[in-house]
Amino acid sequence: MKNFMQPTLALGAALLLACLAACSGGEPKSAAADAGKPIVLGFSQIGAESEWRTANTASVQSAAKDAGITLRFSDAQQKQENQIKALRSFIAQRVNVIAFSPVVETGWETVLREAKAANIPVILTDRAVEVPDDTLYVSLIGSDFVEEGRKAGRWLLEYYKDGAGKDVKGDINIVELQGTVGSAPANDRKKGFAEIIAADPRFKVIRSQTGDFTRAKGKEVMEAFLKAEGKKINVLFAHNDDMAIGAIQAIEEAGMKPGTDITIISIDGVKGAFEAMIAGKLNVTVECSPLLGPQLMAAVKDVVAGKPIQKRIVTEESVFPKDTAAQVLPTRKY
Ligand code: GYE
Repeated sequence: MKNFMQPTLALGAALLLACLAACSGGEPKSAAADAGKPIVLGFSQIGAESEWRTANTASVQSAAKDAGITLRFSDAQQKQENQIKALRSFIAQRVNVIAFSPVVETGWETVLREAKAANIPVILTDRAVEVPDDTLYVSLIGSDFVEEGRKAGRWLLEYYKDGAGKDVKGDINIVELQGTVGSAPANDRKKGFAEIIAADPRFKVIRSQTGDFTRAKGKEVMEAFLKAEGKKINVLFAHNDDMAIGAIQAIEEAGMKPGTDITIISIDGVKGAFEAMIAGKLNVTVECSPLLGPQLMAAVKDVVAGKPIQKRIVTEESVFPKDTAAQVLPTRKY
């Protein structure tokens, strides 16, 4: 009886929806309405630029599997044009939901309007977009990057006030390795950090340049900083752990001691950062969790079921100074 009724009901519902769309001239119903079939999620990932990103990809893939969601995964190799192509192809395939982690903040309006016109809901994961109309996406799941920058700044202020740096007199010269130009985490971490250190005029950012969130560029740019400023550099603020790890190499090759001669702060909390802290080469990492897969799949299911979801889902995070590293490392999942 049950088996007999279901297709009949589904057919009836499909006819009703088709009629509603055609008869009222309203928007076509999303393929999400197909009962019984697995949900298809198109996911456009930025690339594989960092340990964070690799962990994020693994989290999305395994959570989709656990949730019984069919994942169409596309890697944009850090290029916005590739992400836009992937989104258009997901629209053409009529996936049920699109999710993506936008490499930069601007330039998405046209393609998001195309998704909306096709009635395919879009969920942003990890990074934000700048669009005039926030109905172009249903939710943003990810961290508060401004707050991460602030946490980095607060740790530094504390370190020079009551911590190991308290007896240092005079200016504290900071070099900054920024993330990908135009990306939400680079813009926001820079902003949050600057806001906090502005409280003490001794802190001066003497150089700030992008290392594109990679180890290789982090190293290369740190080499240039060292060449230009040498021993004047007191602090490195890297927008992610990978760039800090690359910079640590550059500092060692220049004959200096990372973590001692130069205080190093970074963001993410990947295992590589914990290892660097245990080795005494990194002073602190501010956590940014890449394990967004389960929250994303829950949101996808809710959207398909027509349930309301929160416009902003913020990940909870901590700060790990190096003296906690040995104890915490075994519990880290990325
Ligand atoms: O911090 C960095 C990655 O968008 C939060 O992207 C993410 C950042 C992360 O490449 O390592």
